[in-house]
Amino acid sequence: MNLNNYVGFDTVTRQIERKFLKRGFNFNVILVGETGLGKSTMVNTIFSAHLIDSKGRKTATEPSRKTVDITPVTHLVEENNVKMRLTIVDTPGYADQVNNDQCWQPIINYITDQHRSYLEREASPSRDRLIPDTRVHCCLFFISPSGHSLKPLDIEVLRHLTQVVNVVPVIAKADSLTPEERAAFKRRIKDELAFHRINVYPYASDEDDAADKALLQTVKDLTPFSVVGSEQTFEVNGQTVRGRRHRWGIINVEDETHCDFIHLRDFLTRTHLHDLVETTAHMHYETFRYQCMSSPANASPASSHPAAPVAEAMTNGAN
Ligand SMILES: Nc1nc2c(ncn2[C@@H]2O[C@H](COP(=O)(O)OP(=O)(O)OP(=O)(O)O)[C@@H](O)[C@H]2O)c(=O)[nH]1
Ligand SMILES: [Mg+2]
Repeated sequence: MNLNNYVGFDTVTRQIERKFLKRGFNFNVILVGETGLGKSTMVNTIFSAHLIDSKGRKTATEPSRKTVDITPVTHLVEENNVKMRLTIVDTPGYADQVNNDQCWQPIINYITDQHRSYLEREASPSRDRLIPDTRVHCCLFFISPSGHSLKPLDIEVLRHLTQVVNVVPVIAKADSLTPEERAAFKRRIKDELAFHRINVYPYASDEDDAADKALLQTVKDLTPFSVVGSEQTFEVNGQTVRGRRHRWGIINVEDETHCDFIHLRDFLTRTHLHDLVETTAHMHYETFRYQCMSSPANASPASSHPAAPVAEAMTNGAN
């Protein structure tokens, strides 16, 4: 047998791509942070649509409302024939109670309930070939732009969250800090995360080649991303830009000299989307699964949240 004959198995990547195009994929993001930091606004800024409309808000000009419940909303987004079922889980801001003890627990419960529901389906004798993936792939964690340091409660919440989900920290409402204050605040947060051994996403891997390492370093340098959210658009030099009007001018959220929003969006959609999904399955879900298998008490349902998303809408990714 001549091993040098072309047999054609290099087409496997195209075969996989075809299957992938047919099936589409799920991407689930949760937003966590103190109340009023712009979580709901940021969702609409990233995905350019009024994805969160759970309280009957119809236009961007209506004032935003306080989120009162953990609300998953699923949208079908399509770009160049690739279909994504995007679920955004908006959460009420924590830390607005007199006693904030355990205020993170409902969010942790939501995340582990999705793992539990996946595990139940996976372990069922008549399991589906394709289990709907409601596991949370990414947690955007909003830090208040105080310019000082992380609050003790933030550190506590981050400690719990990083055990169960990929956490991407962002400095919210970065327009309230000068560029110098922002850079100093970023440095301070990096130091605090390192000091408290809080391991945020992305993680280094043994499989990383030189290009992966360079990309990882770029993201580490940018983390925590300083972001500005807005649902409004303005005319600047004949161009329509998404931004915020201040007395001294307009902040263009997509201008990288104004904030890191564009880097965050590219990171979430262009460079790390697949890795976020994979890391969730191979690291966070595996840890949960291992804990359940080794101590069945952990597997008992504590669920207050159904795995199924609450709403579906068709959104064109191009808008
Ligand atoms: N200056 C500034 N204001 C912002 C920004 N993002 C949102 N806001 C404003 O902050 C207010 C609260 O925004 P929301 O998006 O409702 O905040 P939230 O974090 O979802 O609030 P809760 O649901 O109560 O937790 C609104 O008036 C927004 O217009 C930002 O980047 N900069
Ligand atoms: Mg909200």
